[in-house]
Amino acid sequence: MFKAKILLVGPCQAGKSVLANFLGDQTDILKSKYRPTVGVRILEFETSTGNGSDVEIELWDCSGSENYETCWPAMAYQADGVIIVYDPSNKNPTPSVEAFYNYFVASKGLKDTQCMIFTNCKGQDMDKITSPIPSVTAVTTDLEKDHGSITDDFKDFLKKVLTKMSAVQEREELDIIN
Ligand SMILES: Nc1nc2c(ncn2[C@@H]2O[C@H](COP(=O)(O)OP(=O)(O)OP(=O)(O)O)[C@@H](O)[C@H]2O)c(=O)[nH]1
Ligand SMILES: [Mg+2]
Repeated sequence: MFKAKILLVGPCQAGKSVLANFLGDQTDILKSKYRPTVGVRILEFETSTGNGSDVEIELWDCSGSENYETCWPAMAYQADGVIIVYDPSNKNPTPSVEAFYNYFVASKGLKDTQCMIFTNCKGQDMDKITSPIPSVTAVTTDLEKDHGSITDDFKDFLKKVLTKMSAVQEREELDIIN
């Protein structure tokens, strides 16, 4: 079974921990008041991508605060996929969505298929939203309802991550044989 390290990154109060709790099947998703993540929180669980393959997930729910930028190298180390969460009503977050993308995806040599963006409008109606990183798939989430589509979007993303992981594994095996 594959074990995938997936990061949840993005500005503070975007909803990363709420999303992590939902994906990790924790109760009390939206009820508790905001508690900033201290550094990082790691959730481990097993899930299926829907086509028969199970995968073990190590979900790194990372703080969005710039105070923890010194921890970014450890967070990014050997990550298989990156989910960027942001709240579009927060117009100028620091660090920006682009900064998270540039560090955790582009500078680490991950493909855009290994990244996805969750636009979390927190239940508010928003006009049409364009992806802040046009080359990356973005979905709009509503953690107050619509949970089925969040699960589906996450599984679609995992399938792409697993495809990439098995390609890398195959190449490594070929290298050993040759
Ligand atoms: N109503 C509503 N509130 C939300 C939603 N998503 C997040 N929140 C609230 O927004 C606040 C911040 O959510 P968190 O998930 O803790 O934010 P975070 O991105 O983990 O923030 P950091 O840990 O500081 O980086 C919390 O009070 C959540 O309950 C949503 O979809 N709807
Ligand atoms: Mg958090």
